[in-house]
Amino acid sequence: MRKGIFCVVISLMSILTSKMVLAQEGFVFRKWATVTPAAGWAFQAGDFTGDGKIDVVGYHPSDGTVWVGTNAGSQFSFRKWATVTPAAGWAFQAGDFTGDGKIDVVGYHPSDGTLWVGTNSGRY
Ligand SMILES: [Ca+2]
Repeated sequence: MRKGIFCVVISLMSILTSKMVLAQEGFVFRKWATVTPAAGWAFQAGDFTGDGKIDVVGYHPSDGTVWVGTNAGSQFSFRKWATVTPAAGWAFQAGDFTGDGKIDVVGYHPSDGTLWVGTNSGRY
């Protein structure tokens, strides 16, 4: 009898513990975009449009296109901002490399070890 009560207490503690863990989680996920093709993209975050909201830049190695997903508050609206050659093999990072307050991208290509800054023209 005592063992049964002990097991019930342990079960209740397990349930309470799992709910406490759920209450501590801080991310609530909502879909903001769907990209095509589905696979193969590499994304970086940055405020590319300069409106104070963090956007995303996506690169796809199948055609070398670089797209900015403008943050519209609850969705990303994608537009092509550049095409790099060769199409495949690049790795990008975002940052204000020119110091003008606009977020640029730097691309590294391992075929020859070069780094290329894609200056943000501000025309979007
Ligand atoms: Ca922005």
